[in-house]
Amino acid sequence: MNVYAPMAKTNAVDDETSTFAQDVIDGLSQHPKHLPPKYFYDAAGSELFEQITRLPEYYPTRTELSILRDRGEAIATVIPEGAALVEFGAGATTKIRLLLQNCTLGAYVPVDISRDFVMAQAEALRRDFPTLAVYPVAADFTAPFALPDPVRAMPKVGFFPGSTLGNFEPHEACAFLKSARDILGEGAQMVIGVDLEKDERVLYDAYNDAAGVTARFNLNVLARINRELGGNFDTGAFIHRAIYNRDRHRIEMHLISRKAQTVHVLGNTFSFRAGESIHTENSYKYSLERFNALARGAGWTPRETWTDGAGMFSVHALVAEG
Ligand code: AVI
Repeated sequence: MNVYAPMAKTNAVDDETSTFAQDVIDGLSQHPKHLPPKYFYDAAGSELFEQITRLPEYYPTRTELSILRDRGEAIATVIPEGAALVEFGAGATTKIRLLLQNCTLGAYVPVDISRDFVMAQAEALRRDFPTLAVYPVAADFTAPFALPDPVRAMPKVGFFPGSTLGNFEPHEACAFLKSARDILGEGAQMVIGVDLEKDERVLYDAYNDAAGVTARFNLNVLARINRELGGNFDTGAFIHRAIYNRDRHRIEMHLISRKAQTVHVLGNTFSFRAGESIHTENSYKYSLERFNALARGAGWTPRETWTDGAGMFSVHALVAEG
């Protein structure tokens, strides 16, 4: 499963490097060539993603924030007093801070694969909310993990903002929601941000910004292969392409080879035809109905949905019952 976590991670260990190497070699050996989107997020890629979230064309981040802000009181009603809020993937703390304005948590449990990162995030929140109990968990949040003992008896609320679910393939999204239900248990709530289908031009522009930041973000994965795996990609010999695939309800990001060329990575040679693509990311867009069906199929009952006035983005409350 392609775990995705849009912030800089610092604990590069050998295991991670060898998984990266294996995934790159596997992905570039296949037809069509592809790379897992999780590898966008080294320090440079995370910084570029931060820039993307502030672009005028990239509506998801600011729209989700506006929903969390404007509908904060209503959202807080699904978060029982004293609940443990389990955030899947430690992102910027902006969103949890918005929730904290309207609810009284028993504990906050950020979960992220990077120990350093999740510890730093916990520390920052403890500083600003000294009475909040914070129990960081270093784990792959798409696989089963144990909740910290002190929160076991508390009501549980999952939190998965950012439309990160959209970067999962549909079967991965279903598997994640099922796994989250198992981890949180019967009766748990889930608050999740999901990007919506909309005018194709708006979608296209969001992934083809005029300033070229998304292009740099996409190309950075090749630069990362060069930096970390000693590859010899000429990043100028590839171009960014993002298209909306209407049939599959997804934005696809590709890197297109400008010419016939060969590239070497760790003793492997990869040949590219002129115009050949490396498929680097899918970003699925849901209708409310399709998301609700996905949630139901994973054992969650849709409870409430909040959208912005223009129907660009949605925040859902789900409950694990039945
Ligand atoms: C993190 N994720 C939800 C972003 C998205 O919109 O799919 C990643 C991204 N890719 C290009 N721009 C932003």
